[in-house]
Amino acid sequence: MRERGISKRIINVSNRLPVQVGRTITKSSGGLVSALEGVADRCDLHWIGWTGEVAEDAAERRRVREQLAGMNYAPVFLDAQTADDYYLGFANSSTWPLLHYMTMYAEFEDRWERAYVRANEAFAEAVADVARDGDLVWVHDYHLMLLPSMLKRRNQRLKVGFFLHTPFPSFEVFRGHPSRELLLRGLLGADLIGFHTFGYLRHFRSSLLRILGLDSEVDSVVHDGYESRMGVYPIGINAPAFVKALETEAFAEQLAEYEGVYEGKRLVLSVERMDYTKGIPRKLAAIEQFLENHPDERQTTTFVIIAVPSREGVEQYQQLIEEVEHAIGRINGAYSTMTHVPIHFVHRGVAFHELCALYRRADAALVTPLMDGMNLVAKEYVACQGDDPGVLILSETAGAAQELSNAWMVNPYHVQGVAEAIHGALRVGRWQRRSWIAPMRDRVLEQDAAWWANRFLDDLDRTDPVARMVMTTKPLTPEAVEPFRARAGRKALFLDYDGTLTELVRDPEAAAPGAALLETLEALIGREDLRVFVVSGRDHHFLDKHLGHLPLTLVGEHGYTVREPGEGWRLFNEQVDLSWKDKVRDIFELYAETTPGSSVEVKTSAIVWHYRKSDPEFGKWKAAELVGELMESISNLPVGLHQGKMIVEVSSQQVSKGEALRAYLQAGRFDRVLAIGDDQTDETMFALRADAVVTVKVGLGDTNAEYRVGSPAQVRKVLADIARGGA
Ligand code: ADQ
Repeated sequence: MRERGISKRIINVSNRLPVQVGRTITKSSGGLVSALEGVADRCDLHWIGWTGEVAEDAAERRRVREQLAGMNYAPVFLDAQTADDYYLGFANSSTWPLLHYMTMYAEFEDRWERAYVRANEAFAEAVADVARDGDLVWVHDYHLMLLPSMLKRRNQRLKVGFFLHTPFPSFEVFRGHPSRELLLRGLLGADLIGFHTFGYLRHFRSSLLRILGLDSEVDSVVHDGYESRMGVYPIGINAPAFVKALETEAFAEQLAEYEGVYEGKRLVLSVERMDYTKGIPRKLAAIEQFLENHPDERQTTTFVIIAVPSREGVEQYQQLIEEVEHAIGRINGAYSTMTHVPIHFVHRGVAFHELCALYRRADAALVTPLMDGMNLVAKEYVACQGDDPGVLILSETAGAAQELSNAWMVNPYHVQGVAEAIHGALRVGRWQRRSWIAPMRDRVLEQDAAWWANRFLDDLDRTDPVARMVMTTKPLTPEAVEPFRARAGRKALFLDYDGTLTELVRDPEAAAPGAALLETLEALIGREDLRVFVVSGRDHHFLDKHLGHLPLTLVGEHGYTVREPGEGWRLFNEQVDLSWKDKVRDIFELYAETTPGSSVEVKTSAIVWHYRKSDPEFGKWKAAELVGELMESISNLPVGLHQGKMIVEVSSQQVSKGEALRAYLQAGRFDRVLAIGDDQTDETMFALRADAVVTVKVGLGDTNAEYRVGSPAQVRKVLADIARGGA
């Protein structure tokens, strides 16, 4: 355990405060609470969360706030409807089941999403009241996935971390969430996003790519001009609390009592919240199967099942209780004798020393969730073992399985397999049990909750919210635009179309200019001192269709063709050699055939392979392969190769947007040019580095441009401003 403390103020934000507020304030239990107890001792920890109660009346709210202030806790209050729709609805009826692959339980209501936004806003306000620049704000779990972005919008200088306590499911499952984009964008406000396992992180990255189109590195993702870091931080238990409890009188007495009660019996223990993700019905089926398979063990094996009530306001949880009670009744009815009842069911929380004594006494722990972010019970069981340890039977689908490799692993869906694991585990010799438990116990005690929290907070502290802005060029300034607003001199605007004047869209044919853009272009054209050029990779059909009616200069196919106002289309340069096209086209078509969703676009001076509609990961892989193949086959041809946003393009080197701009500059027709573009083909204009040209890149990425704007919407704003300017 690292004993180093963190000097910063830490603001911890979770759905619930670690206390229950009633007439008096009582501490509540749970993995997160115990994890942070160890941290609170060594730093300035503030906690923000919902009290779980609905306090509508202002005086009552004031009373609670004052009561909690002394403990460094700040309450969030929600009205009854928001609380229901946010907590029972959005968080626990939509998001929780989906995060655990339980799609059949997931329900969605539009009003739940609105409540989720409202509730997250309420948390954001509560944080804003407390947080100061440089504080570490640590947001927990699926209830608050929008909070990181909300916090960043309010204060860029906060260091915001987010930890997901549940699994992050495969994209195929997460895509089913109607709010999937909102949730991902919400999370990306965080400087650091943590998961229990590498698998969850991998799934998260896959959803970023497939849902938001964001490519990421294994530990970071750049988006909207910012970088978020990502990492794996498996949570641990509150080890000191267990170590201490095992030395208490209360524990010893309790253990002695259980030794008496269960004398001559093998005790198989299971402890969990009453939640469908924990797999209790299947576990009962396995117990039934075990009793069926092994008649001679019926009298000597006792199963203790402790399930804490949970989320009883959600219908599926009520159904689960009925199903569990029914199954236990059936099994006990079938297998009880006058002297023995196979299943002992406790449907409530038990005291800490009782829990520890049960863990110690149990010959095996049966931890068989269908899906679990981590599962602390497995680690707690291991921590409580002594000289004559038991065997941990553990689902391979619990996050804890990644670390507790000496557990008896089971597939929780395979009822017969779990039944036989119980049988096998109860037969393992003491030496073997010790050799299994010892290394796991060392690990669990060492890599505990404080270790987990410190690692996360250290990494969060190391992030730099300011450096997180990855824009290297200057944001476009009003001063740079001013000469174009002023009505003097001879000026030109060289404007790329896709991704610059209009947003990139999935279907290239659908990229029509909006009415506002057309109006702005007309106003610009109307100015005597200004010439407007649209320089695009598109061909004359597309440009004529959408912009042909305007008296501006259209430069098509990256500078291959041109149409001056009132004239027809002509070639920019009559000498261009295009004899290479057939060869390249054959290669491209082969890739189009073997990459579903991709297509070849043949332009006059270029050939493009588009994979925007393909599976993004497969498309990227095939693109790299294509580029490798092209490098070899086109090296002696008068062509250039470039990889753009979901495209690979081979184009004539004798033709480019930069060449076109150069020709106009050489003709000496303009004193000043504003060139704006978003992709690689626009870099040929930016690379001219002519004094008369002000260059502007749209969006992220390396560039030769001097200035940068974030989006086509911002470009349209700048142009509208120029159109109005100097009037
Ligand atoms: P949970 O789903 O609640 O947590 P878990 O990690 O097992 O699951 O933690 C439960 C905690 O409650 C344990 O500390 C356990 O001792 C305690 N507990 C359970 N039943 C009890 C009982 N009857 N009496 C007393 N105490 C009881 C979520 C995720 C997990 C993840 C944790 C922490 O679902 O996957 O491990 O958060 O990130």
